[in-house]
Amino acid sequence: NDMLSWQGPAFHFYPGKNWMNDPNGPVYYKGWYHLFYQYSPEAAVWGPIVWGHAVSKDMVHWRHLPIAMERDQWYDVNGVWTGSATILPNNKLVVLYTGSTNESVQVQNVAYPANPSDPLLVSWVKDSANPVLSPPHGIGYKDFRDPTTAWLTPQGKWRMVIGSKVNKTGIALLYDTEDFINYELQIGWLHDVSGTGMWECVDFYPVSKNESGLDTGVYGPDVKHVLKASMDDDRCDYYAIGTYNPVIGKWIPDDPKIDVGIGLRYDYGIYYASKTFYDQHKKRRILWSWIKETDSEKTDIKRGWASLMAVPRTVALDPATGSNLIQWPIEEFDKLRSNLKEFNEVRLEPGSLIPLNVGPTSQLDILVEFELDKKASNKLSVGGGVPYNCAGHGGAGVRDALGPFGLLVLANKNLTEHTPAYFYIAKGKKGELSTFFCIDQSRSSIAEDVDKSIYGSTVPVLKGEKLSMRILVDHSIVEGYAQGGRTCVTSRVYPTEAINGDAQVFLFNNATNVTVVATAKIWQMGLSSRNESGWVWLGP
Ligand code: DQQ
Repeated sequence: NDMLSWQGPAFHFYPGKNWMNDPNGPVYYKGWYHLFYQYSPEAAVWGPIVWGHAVSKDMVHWRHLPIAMERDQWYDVNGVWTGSATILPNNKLVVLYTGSTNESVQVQNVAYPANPSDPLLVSWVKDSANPVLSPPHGIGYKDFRDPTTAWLTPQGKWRMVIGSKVNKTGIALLYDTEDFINYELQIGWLHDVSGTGMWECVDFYPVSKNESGLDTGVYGPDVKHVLKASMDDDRCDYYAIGTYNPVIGKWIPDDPKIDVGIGLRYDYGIYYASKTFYDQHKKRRILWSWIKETDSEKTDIKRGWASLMAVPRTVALDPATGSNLIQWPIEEFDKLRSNLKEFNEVRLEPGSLIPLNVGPTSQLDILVEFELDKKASNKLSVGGGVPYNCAGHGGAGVRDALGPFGLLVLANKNLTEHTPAYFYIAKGKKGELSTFFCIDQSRSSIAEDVDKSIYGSTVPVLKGEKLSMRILVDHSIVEGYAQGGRTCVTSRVYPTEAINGDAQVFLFNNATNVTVVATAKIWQMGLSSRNESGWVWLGP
């Protein structure tokens, strides 16, 4: 039980009790950041879902509020499912969400703050016109959900997207409305990708190389649009960057080979049903996402809660490549750092493992840069040109010429439990080097009923750049960001021994032919909404 209580996060958002899934309707309103979320109030497993609600001034410190929307109408009695908020002119707020009806039909509904002058938005009213949208002709009654934030078209109408599928083709339906009550389905789809299955929690927003964030309606010559969908088939969040034509209501990917569902992902670990919002307060776009549990349901029930939110991330077009997003923990989390320990130019010879004395290791923010011995790496060849695959290659313990090297977190003394976050450099057929960023859960716990996958993917490294990673350790969550957030990997780990004072951090180099020089900064991370005796509710 000590172990189960240790698993609770210190600085990741979670409701403290019972089950949570998707983030819903994130918005900044009258000085407060609001986060709603899919919440099952009676158990630590998914079930009858309502909208949980919390508010914050900084997205770090949260105040929990009463349930915002209950299952109290025939059109949402089987679940108040995922939805989004839109700010209309004069700061009028409207929410669109999916209801699962008394017959389990997926319909769209409108809700408003009962008292718009209440900055905490404690009470909500559902429109008497609900449901405002039912599945259109040709769409399955259970394949019509998760409306996006709406934005203004050049014609002055509000437009939003709903995810669906036709046979095995994932699609994004477009609707226009003037009053959020009456809707016109636009001919054709915003986009579709065959073979990708049901698109859940679609998100659609502008990005630009010149801006850290754009409001949802913005378009223009320097603006690209990101289309993201959560793939029900493989439970991963995929995005693609492309061009949106507001006149014909179509989005076209820049590179059809990496279209939505077949190319880039926000995160190559455990990360699903995400949603962004434009933070008009700090002029940035922020990404929220659900991180599920990967232990057994039995354990979740015993522990009394399941799931948390990833640390909110800024999301922007990578100005250096123009072909991927960069995600980074919002700067507000830097306030939680203390007790900096620095390790400068630590030489990691092939086969080395070096402990870092950092004190407690359950709540850390780690930045590490790695420099490779250039001469050595030029001479090397990794035979066969076989493309590397984090999951398929056997993890951090399998030694090759140029990797793996990185960090071990949540490691016990005899290393029966440890979680490596590492780089691996593979040489392609033409001698080109590709860098991979992985987190290996295979030895993260001696427990048997937990996920032991190895997660990761390639990460773009530009000429002259050092390899760098940032790792957030928060008890059972390890969130990794490589090359400033070009590739992210989130994992859940459930050590049984490498907890509390019995865990350590190491630098390691399992490469056979290259010495790596590492420079690390490691901070303790503060904040916890619990005390020794259990869960503390911060509100209402
Ligand atoms: N979760 C919601 C749905 C959504 C799914 C139900 C994604 O609206 O499609 O809890 O996790």
